[in-house]
Amino acid sequence: MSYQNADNVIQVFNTQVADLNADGLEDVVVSGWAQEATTWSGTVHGKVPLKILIQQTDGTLVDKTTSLLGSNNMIYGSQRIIIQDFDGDGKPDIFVGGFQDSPGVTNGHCCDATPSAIFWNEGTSFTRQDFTENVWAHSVCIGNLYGSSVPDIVVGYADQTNNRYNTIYKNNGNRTFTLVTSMPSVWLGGNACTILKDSTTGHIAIVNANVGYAQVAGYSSVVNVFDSSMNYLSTAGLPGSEYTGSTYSPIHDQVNMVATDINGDGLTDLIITDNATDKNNGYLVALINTGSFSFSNQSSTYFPSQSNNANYMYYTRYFTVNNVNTLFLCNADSSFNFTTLTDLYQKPSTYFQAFDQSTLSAAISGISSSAVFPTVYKASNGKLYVLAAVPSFSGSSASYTFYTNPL
Ligand SMILES: [Ca+2]
Ligand SMILES: [Ca+2]
Ligand SMILES: [Ca+2]
Repeated sequence: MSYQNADNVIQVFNTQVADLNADGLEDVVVSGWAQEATTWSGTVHGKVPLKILIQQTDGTLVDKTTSLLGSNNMIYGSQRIIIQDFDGDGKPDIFVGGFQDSPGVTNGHCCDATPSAIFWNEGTSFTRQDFTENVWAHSVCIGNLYGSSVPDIVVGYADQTNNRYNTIYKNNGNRTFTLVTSMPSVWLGGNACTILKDSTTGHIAIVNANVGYAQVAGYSSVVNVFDSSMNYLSTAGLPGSEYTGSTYSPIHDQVNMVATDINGDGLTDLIITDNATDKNNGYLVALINTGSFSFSNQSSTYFPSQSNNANYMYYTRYFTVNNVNTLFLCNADSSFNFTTLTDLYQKPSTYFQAFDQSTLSAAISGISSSAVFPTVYKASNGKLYVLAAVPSFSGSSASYTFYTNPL
């Protein structure tokens, strides 16, 4: 299997795992950042393919994109893939938030807003629906904001310069959405977000990591709280994202957020991963919800063995493996070389412990390249498998080859 965009692509950043065809086996959806060719001087046109890889009974993946999507699988790029049942028919659908960021480009076409798309699962095929708005969905999160049974979608702002308003797609439940841009406190320039609900008060929190322009002075991440009717109540800085100085200079580049009840008290807590590619000092933050969306930084309690030297990339999966909570991370050095390739923490009792790294390394032995992008999925034999997207470069362009190996 291989992967390449219309021009050239250097990073496959997005994958998501779900059982798309209801056979009990986890499947993988692959997308990525679009990247304009460095010589391109027109408006945004670069696209990337969305790929659907269906797991076979032997644990391997087969590219079924053509039979499920036909040839209409090119999108303007995404940073986040969300797989959820958005129309309530019991079948998981695929949402890709519009995002284009070309870190290597010099012609001014970096970071353009692009439209999102949703692929409705019909069972043996998908129906594509394109959104009309251009958004910059570095972060995407979903939750029931307006009381319906199907999830609403919150994505990054559309206008980076003038109006840093949110873009909320209120889900009408019939494969239509109503655009809501009337809540300026929901700033989503950041890199990750999640939506929490307080079961006692019905209050809703939209937590945004790395918002980038000091919505709360001294913090790069924030929690915005609303009542059950989405009336704005308050905003507070998130512990673990503190920085000093009058200008925005985050020490930690928080890019992924896991919402889970770490301590089992019924309140949803947060695990935030840190992509400090320019500082080599990233780590995992464990925030315990002490009620009413106040959070206490208890990282040293729940991640006692971690080093302050990670570069966690834009892939984190939190799931159960043999009934043990497991956190799979993608770790690179400052040059995007995946020297350790992955980190995996498990929480067999009260706190997280690092998994045996040699086991992980063995799974990707023979795959030696920089910028290998790993994804983890479960096979029917109980094994974990790694999908590694391995680039090969030709001048400024790159294509990826996919490998699957059991852990
Ligand atoms: Ca499946
Ligand atoms: Ca559905
Ligand atoms: Ca808790």
